[in-house]
This record gives sequence, structure tokens and C-alpha cells, in this order.
Amino acid sequence: RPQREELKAKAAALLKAKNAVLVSHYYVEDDLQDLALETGGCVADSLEMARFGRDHASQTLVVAGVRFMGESAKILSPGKRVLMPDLDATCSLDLGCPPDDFARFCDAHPDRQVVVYANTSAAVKARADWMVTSSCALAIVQHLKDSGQKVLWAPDKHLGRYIQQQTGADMLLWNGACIVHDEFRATELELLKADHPGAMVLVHPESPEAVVKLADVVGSTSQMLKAVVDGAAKEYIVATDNQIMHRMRQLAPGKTLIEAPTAGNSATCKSCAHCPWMAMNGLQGVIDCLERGAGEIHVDPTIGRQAVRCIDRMLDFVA
Ligand code: CIZ
Ligand code: SF4
Repeated sequence: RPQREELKAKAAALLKAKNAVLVSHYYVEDDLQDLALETGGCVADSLEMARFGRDHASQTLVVAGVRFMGESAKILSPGKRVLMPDLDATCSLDLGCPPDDFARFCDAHPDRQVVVYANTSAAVKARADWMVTSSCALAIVQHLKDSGQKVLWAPDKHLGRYIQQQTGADMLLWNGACIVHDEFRATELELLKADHPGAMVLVHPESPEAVVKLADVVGSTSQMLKAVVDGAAKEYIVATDNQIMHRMRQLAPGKTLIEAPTAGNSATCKSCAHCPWMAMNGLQGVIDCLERGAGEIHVDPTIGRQAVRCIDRMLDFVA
């Protein structure tokens, strides 16, 4: 604990000395979330992170999250220095959607609007018409459907299917999944619900269909957070990365939060509902990137100029 406080103070001093701002995702460790808030940065979902980084006056952004979040920050602010605590922090959705395979998929379906989730590489975004996050995906696909468009969706199959069911849009889905949300289990969740009849069930739409069906609220991380803060219930069962509970506890201190069961909840896996790549972010990484310039994100400028169009289209839509 004292060592953590020391590291935190050192990281805070470096942020100040380098005129840098820390942009953290809800899924990173408590210390990084707290440090971001204490030093004028933000703790947010990927949509709000992208906006915050773009609009902040600081010329150095430290992005605590996974690689696509750092890339999006760089694409939106090519003139800023974007650093990450660990460049190896990736995402199974990004890994499962290689740009060349994706380009062939798009080439085979030129009649469709290409809509990609934020959790993709810069090269995949360069090929897309729209980027979406889970906060705005429903509204954007509904808009495309209403204007008579067919959609090619990548990479998360669960989120794609959920949006397809909600909107009735004609969507062709890539077969990707998040290794964290894919592990939530419906049978175990039903048993847990039976033990907590008053609990409100919050599910991220990257989860399997049977789990989404049991939800009282299906939504993005920021929508789940809002549901806990505003909800009348005392107990909440949360099906997303369990690190979000840190922010939930801060914003809704009187509420009881219960982790939704995963396939791996066992003696060998105490906490499966935490992204191994988000977990690579730590205070030491923040210090190293600020002290030594380690972990700088570079995006090929040509790819960046192509990719920024689909991100700007989303940001204009939600503005
Ligand atoms: O699962 C993720 O990586 C999420 C929810 C990202 C985000 O904030 O949209
Ligand atoms: Fe990717 Fe899932 Fe980790 Fe989010 S939680 S970064 S979607 S693997």
C-alpha cells in the first residue's frame, strides 16, 4: 500500500511536469482510475475517452486501456503525443479481425455500409464507413436502416446480433467475440437471480444471447453505470468487466454490487470477469511512458487520415 501511494504520487508529479493528461477506461485498476480523476483526466468508456482526449488542451495523452483506444486517440489528434502504459495490451476483438481478411469481406459486399466497433485496429477503421461504440451503435444502425441501407458489421457477433434484433436491420456479421463477456453464463445467472429476487440485472451486449435475455438493462459501460446510480433497486448483478465496480462504488456508495457468474468462476479462476489486457495497465507503466517515452502510439498517417472519417462521422452523429 505505501509503495502504491508512492508510485501514484510519482506518476501524478510526472503528469504535471510533462503537461500530460491521463485518460482511463473503467476496466483498468483502481489506482489508475483514481489517479486520472485526481489529476484532471477522465475515467470513461471508449466513446468518452476519444472525445476527452481530442478536446483536451494537453499535447501529451496517456491512455490507460487497450491498444485500439490509444490508436483512436492518435487518429483524432495526430499532432499529440499518445502514450500507453503497455503497448502489448490488445483485445480479442481487434486480434480476431485482421485487416486483410476484413478488406476481402468488405470487397465481397460492396452494397453494404461498413460499420465497425471501436474495438478494431486503425487499418480496419480505415476501411469502414462508420465507427460505433456500444453507447451509440443502436442509434447509428437504426439511422442506417431508416435510410434504406444494408450493413456489414464487425467484429463482435453478440453485439451485432443484439443490434440486429433490436433494429431489424439487414446485417451481415463478422464472427468475433470478447473473451471476457463471452464467458458469462445464463444458467448460473438464473440461479443467482433466484437468490437475489430484488436485484437488477445489468448486461453488456458483448455477452451471449441467453445472458442478454435475462437482463433488466442491456447497455454500454456508461449506461450500466448510470443504471446503478439512478436505479431504485438495492442490489445489482453486473455482467461486464468487474473493474467497473470501482467507479460504481464511488458513484453509488449505498448499492450492493454482485459479479455475474462466468464459465470460469472456480477455484482456478477467482476472477474471470476481468480483461487480461486491461490488467496490463499499471502505475509503473504510466511512470515509464512519461519518463522514458516508452509505449508511444504511432499510426501510419495515410491510414490515420482514412480512419478518422469513420470516427468523425460517429462523433458528429452523437454530438
Ligand atoms: O469491452 C470493452 O472493451 C468496452 C465496453 C469498451 C468501451 O468502453 O466501449
Ligand atoms: Fe477487448 Fe473484451 Fe478486453 Fe474489452 S474486455 S478490451 S472487448 S477483450
